[in-house]
Amino acid sequence: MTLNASNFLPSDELLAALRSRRRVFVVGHVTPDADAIGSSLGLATAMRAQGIHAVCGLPASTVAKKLDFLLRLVSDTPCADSWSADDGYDGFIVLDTAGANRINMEPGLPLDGHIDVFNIDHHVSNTAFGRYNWIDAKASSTCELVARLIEKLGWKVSPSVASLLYAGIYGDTAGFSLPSTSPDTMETAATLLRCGADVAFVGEQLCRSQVRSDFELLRRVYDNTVVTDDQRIAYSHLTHQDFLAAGARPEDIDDQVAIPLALKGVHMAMLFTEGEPGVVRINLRGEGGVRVVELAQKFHGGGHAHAAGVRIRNKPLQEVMKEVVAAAHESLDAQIAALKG
Ligand SMILES: [Mn+2]
Repeated sequence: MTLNASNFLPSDELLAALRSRRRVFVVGHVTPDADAIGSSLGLATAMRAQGIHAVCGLPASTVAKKLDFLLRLVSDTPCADSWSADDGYDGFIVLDTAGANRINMEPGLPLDGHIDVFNIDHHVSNTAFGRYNWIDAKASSTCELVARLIEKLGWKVSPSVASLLYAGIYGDTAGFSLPSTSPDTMETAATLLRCGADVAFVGEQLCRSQVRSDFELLRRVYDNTVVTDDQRIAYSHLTHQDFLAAGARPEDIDDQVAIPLALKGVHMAMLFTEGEPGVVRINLRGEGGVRVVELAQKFHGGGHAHAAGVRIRNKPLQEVMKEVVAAAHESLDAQIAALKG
């Protein structure tokens, strides 16, 4: 295992190891978002331009409808539903994935040690499961890291790769509006624009191309939104029945928690969804410096300081909501007490 002293750039060891690969498999996390798809498809495509045989591991069935456009940005990078060690890979690259159990691929990590695992991520909860690890929890997105990586390697960024990486940065920063957006984020975005990233196309696809089922889901998120008496917490939910009625799939849950979060004065927002029966997914967001990652960890989830997620199995949605909202109040009280203390 290799951890870097300074995290802004990958170690020379990781760079050299990556340069010497001939055949790699690149994957991201389950329920892939724009950052997971943009970084894995973007890096795989940039590696192919260097003559490295790179395959992006991304089961099409796991991609939300609104993110389909990312797959169409590149035509000659193969996307695979599964992988096999017999295919002679000498690198297994995991991007934007906090733990090995979150990899969006069967089978998961190669465990026999014959294939080097590269782990590049910005989740603070990353378990450094790779042989080569580059974790920069200050980075806005894994796409920002991949852009830095490609620049450091001196590789070419085509307009399609630039659009993929830009989309991931845009997605993870909610359009450059989250505290994770740094001067480096903006500079990286500017560099990607100079490489040909199509801002208008990505913006149209991400913000102004809602399919009807997503629209129907949002209608229900608005309808089900509850604000606590003290106005500090807003949350909403979607039952499995809501998914069926909207014609939506579990993978269509992305950033709908932005709706309760958008209410003025709310410090913490949550979205509880039962996309598949028996599994409650929770998206957590903190506003104004409020942390949610510890709250997520309490329920065996994880993520970033101000944006995190949890999955709870075999417990009724209403019960989960009650428990988590109670814990959210405790968490807010503790954070306020610490500020005053
Ligand atoms: Mn990310």
